[in-house]
Amino acid sequence: MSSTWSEMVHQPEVILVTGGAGFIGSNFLLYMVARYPTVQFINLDRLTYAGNLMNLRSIEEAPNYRFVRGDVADAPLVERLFREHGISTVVHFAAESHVDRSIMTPLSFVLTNTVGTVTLLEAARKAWGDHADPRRFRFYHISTDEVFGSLGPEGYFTEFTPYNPRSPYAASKAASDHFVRAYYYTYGLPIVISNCSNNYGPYQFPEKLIPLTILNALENRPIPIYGKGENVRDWLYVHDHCTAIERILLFGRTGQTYLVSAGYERTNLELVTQLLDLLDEELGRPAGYSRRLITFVKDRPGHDFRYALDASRLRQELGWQPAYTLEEGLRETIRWYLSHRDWLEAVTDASYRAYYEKQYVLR
Ligand code: NAD
Ligand code: TDX
Repeated sequence: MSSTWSEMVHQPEVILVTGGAGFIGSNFLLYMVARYPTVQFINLDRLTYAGNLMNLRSIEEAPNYRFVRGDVADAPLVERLFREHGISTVVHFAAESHVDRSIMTPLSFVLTNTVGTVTLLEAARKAWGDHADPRRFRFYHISTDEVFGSLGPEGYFTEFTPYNPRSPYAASKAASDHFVRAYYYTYGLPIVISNCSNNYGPYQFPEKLIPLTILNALENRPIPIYGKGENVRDWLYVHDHCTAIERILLFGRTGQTYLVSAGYERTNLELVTQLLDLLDEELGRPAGYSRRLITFVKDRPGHDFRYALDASRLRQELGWQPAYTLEEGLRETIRWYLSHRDWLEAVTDASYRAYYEKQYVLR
């Protein structure tokens, strides 16, 4: 980034990153820890099935990085971390993030996503009041486009779209966004929120559409497409999300919401077909070889039809733009999974297999 430190709206010193062992959190830490050696990063993660310290091996010895295993809803632990480390910035990723799991076990989503966020806000409010320079404080909440509900074939979500969450996951994230905003209006806590579209890239757990498709294609297993594959998602390569978070963290206006998207809308069937064709190319398989694995299965209950975001505020106000086209991002992702089979094997253990057996029985 060409801007200097002094132009920043917010100058972080000690950042608490929650959920830093998960997909987006670990990509963010790998990017930021090397880039900002004078900033301290503390990663608080409970290491659920979705969190993996293997992701962070290359920074585990870095002098400005530290890992703490724990729950964001554990108030005494969170308060102690703020006190002991002088935390003045929070980048809050930790969440239960998979819509299908939220349909099966909604309460765990409320406990982590909603109660966990309010627990962090409370600790932040106390630490902010005690901070030597409260203007240097910032609470950044990472959220999702799913809080806005489902679009028809036309139109875009904007920062002014009313909330209309329709899955237990989306409802728990919407509630957490509301609490974060309530702390801004009620107490003046300096917050910022971003709502992002569907991410993909390295370290994504193979329960989400893109890594699941890659894994199943490698194993010649059926690739489940919900309904007719006509639902539309707006895809963003995770590295581009990380650069957007960096901008919003350092330059975003306090109290604002920013939508993050690169504008690559595809139906699920289009996306999976393109992904399989690229994978076949990378593997030297005959063209179209893996398409035969596509299997239409029972639809997700309450399946949101379409997400699409208007990210002009982020582009115009903060000058962000994505660096990857969809094809480039998909190629990078495929190459990463092909060269990290050990990671795939480590995360797809017996409990993963049991979860998927259950999914297929249910459908
Ligand atoms: P993920 O499921 O890959 O990772 C979540 C991380 O949070 C894991 O490391 C997990 O161990 C940790 N965690 C879960 N419960 C915890 C708790 N109670 N205390 C501490 N740590 C806990 O999720 P992700 O895809 O990286 O998503 C990160 C954030 O970004 C989430 O808040 C999600 O809502 C948001 N988001 C994700 C996407 C996407 O496409 N993946 C898009 C928009 C927004
Ligand atoms: O096996 C599958 N077959 C299928 O057709 C899976 C896992 C998904 N799908 C469909 C459902 C969605 O329309 O693909 C689309 C993408 O599904 P997911 O990867 O589960 O993502 P989604 O439900 O869109 O939510 C994601 O984007 C927003 C993340 O999981 C959220 O954490 C994020 O907030």
